[in-house]
Amino acid sequence: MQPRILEVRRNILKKNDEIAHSLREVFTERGVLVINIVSSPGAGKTELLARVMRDLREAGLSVAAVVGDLATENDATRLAESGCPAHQILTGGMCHLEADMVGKAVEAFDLETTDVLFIENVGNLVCPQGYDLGEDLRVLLFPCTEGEDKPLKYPTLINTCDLVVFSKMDIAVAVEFDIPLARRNCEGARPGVAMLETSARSGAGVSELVGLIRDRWEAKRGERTGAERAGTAEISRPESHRGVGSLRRVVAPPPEVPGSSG
Ligand SMILES: Nc1nc2c(ncn2[C@@H]2O[C@H](COP(=O)(O)OP(=O)(O)OP(=O)(O)O)[C@@H](O)[C@H]2O)c(=O)[nH]1
Ligand SMILES: [Mg+2]
Repeated sequence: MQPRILEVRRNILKKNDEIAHSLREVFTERGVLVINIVSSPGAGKTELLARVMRDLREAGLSVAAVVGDLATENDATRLAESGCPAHQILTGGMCHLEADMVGKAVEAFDLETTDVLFIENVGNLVCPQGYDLGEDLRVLLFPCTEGEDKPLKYPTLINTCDLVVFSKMDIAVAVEFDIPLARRNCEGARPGVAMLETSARSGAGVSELVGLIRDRWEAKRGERTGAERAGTAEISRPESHRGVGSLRRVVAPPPEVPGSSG
């Protein structure tokens, strides 16, 4: 029995990789920077993301998000409060997002006019690891409330991420979080990995994160310009992007309040 299970799993991952590869080409051609946010449930992905999206929008970028959950449209509603469109994917019981779900969900957005697309993955520290979503950056959140040893206990995700964000740092002292130890554990699990400390509540670290994303977006836009100059920008989307994952309505941002900075 075991070899057959492995074979089926290998085929699923291979199919996902093919779709993710096509998606990445589309995103690159359109100049969209794509960021996949992963963490355990409740690590603070939505709260941090809503704040970052609002700041990027106020800086003049066009931002959109897709968010995966097993149930409810709560997170899309919260993300839309940033003033940016957000799209809920209901995974039908699956504990991670797959590339075909993302490919179908982004049909709701005009990628030509989108600068940055965030993908908030289902809260899970294990399963999202093997599923490429066509992203440029994979950001892993470790909240200070979960202990310093998580980078050592969950080595697979940290080995595929580009940035570790220690979240909820406004309460680090209260929960006696040992940040030097947590940093050493990350370094032990993944030598050289970039790390940042943030709080969506106090705003600490948010401008650094926004700056990092803007720098990466400018680099990505440069890649697009280069492709256009070389005449290689025409890439069509394959049929295979139409896949599983129930597509929910886009939650429209609330109306702008005149004179308010958001
Ligand atoms: N003190 C503090 N609490 C936070 C912070 N960010 C999020 N929270 C709280 O932590 C809880 C979970 O936050 P979410 O943003 O929903 O976490 P999530 O990772 O999106 O959760 P799932 O999508 O369900 O996996 C909520 O009660 C938030 O208000 C923070 O920076 N500081
Ligand atoms: Mg969330």
